[in-house]
Amino acid sequence: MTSPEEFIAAAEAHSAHNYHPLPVVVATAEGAWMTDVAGRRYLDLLAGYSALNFGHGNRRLLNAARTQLERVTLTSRAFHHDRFADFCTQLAELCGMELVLPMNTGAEAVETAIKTARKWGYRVKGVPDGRAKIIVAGGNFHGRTTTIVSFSTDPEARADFGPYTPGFAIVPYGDLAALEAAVDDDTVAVLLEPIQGEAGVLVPPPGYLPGVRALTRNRNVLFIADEIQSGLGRTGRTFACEHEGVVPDVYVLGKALGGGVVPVSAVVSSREVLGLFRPGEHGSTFGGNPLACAVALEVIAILRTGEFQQRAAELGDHLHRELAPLVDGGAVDAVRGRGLWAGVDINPSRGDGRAVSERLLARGVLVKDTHGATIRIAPPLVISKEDLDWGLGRLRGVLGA
Ligand code: IF1
Repeated sequence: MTSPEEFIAAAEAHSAHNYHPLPVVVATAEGAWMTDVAGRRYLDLLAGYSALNFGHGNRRLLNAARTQLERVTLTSRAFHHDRFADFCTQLAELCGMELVLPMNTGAEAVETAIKTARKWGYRVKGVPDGRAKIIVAGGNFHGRTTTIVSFSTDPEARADFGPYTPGFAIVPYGDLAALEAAVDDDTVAVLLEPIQGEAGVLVPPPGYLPGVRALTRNRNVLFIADEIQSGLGRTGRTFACEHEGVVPDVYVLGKALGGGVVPVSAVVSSREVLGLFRPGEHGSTFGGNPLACAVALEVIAILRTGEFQQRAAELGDHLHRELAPLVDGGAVDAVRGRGLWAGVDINPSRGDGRAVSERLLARGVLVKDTHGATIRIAPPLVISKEDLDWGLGRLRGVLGA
C-alpha cells in the first residue's frame, strides 16, 4: 500500500508548488468527515472553503449528477440543452433577479461581473469609453486572475504578476466615508464581499452594507456582492446581504452552487444590466453545461426549503457561544463571523495558525489557517451538533484552553 508520505512526495515531484497543503492524503469523504489513505478519519471544518455546504457525498447532488452523466454532460453554448432554461429561471428566482450568466469558477464569475459593470457604465450610465472605475475594499479576495490580483492588497497575491489592470480604486473595508469620497462620475460599480473570507471572516460594521446600498443607488453605481463564499446558506441566510436587509444590483455566486461536485458559478442581475450582452461578447466552453445545471438545480431545490439556512443559523449561534470563552481565557485574541463560519485569531502564545492546524490534524480535525494567526472554521452545514462539539473540544485541547 502506498503510504501518505509516498503520495505527498510524488505530488510534490510532479506539480507546481502553488500550495502548501497540510500533510494529509484524503481518499474518501462522507457528510462532514474525510478519510485518508491510511483509513484515518478527520472532521472537515473547511468544507472546501464553503463549496461543500451540503456535505461530502450529498445523496441528492450525486444522484442528480449520476442521472445527468447518463444523458449528456456538455453541449457547449453553441446549442441549447434541456436543463439550461430551468437552471437560469430557478437561479434568477432564488436571487429575486431576472437574468443569469453562467460560468464555472468564482474568479470567472468575478471577471464576468467586472466586464458587465464596465459595459453597463459605457452603454447605460454614459461613462466615457475606457474610463470606467470600480471600487473595491482593502483585504479583498475575489480570485487569482491577473485582473483580480491587480486590485488585491495582498503583496503575495500580486508580486511578479504585473503589469496590472487599471480602472480600480481601493478603499478600507467598512469605511463608508472613504467609499463616498472615492465615488466619482466614472465609477460604474462597487465590488464587495458582504463578509470578507480570506481576510479572516471580517463582518462589516452594522449599517455598512445598507450604507453602500444607499450610496450606490444615489450615485447610479452598481453594487456587486461577491457571495461566492458567504452565500448559499453559510451565514444562516441564503445570502449574507440578507442579514442587513440589502439586495445588491448584482450577485456573484460560485462554490456551493456546484455543491462541491462540479464547478458552477454565475452572475445574476437585472435585464437592464445583464441584458446588455450580445452574442460573441462573452462566454465559456463549460459555462452552463448540462451536468453543472443538473447539480445546481438540485442545490437550488435544497436551498429553497430553507432547511440548511436554518441549520447554519442555529448551529452557528452554538458555534459562536462555544468560541467566545476562548477569548476570555487568553488562548484566542478574537473571534469573528456569522452563522456556521468563524475566523479565530490564535494568541501567539499558542503558536501560529499553521501550527494549530497541524496539531488539529494530528487530533483528527481539519481546518485551514489564513494570514498567519487566524484559523477559519466553516464545516459542511450538515455537521451534527455532537461532531461540532467534538471538534471544538479538540480545538480547546490544542490551545490548552
Ligand atoms: C484557493 C482564499 C477563501 C472567494 C471569493 C471569489 C473566489 C473565492 C469571496 C474565487 C475563492 C477560495 C480560493 C481557494 C481558497 C479560497 C479562499 F483563501 F483563496 F481566499 F475561501 F478565502 N470570491 N476562494 O473566496 O473563486 O476561482 O477559487 O472558484 O485555494 O485559491 P475560485
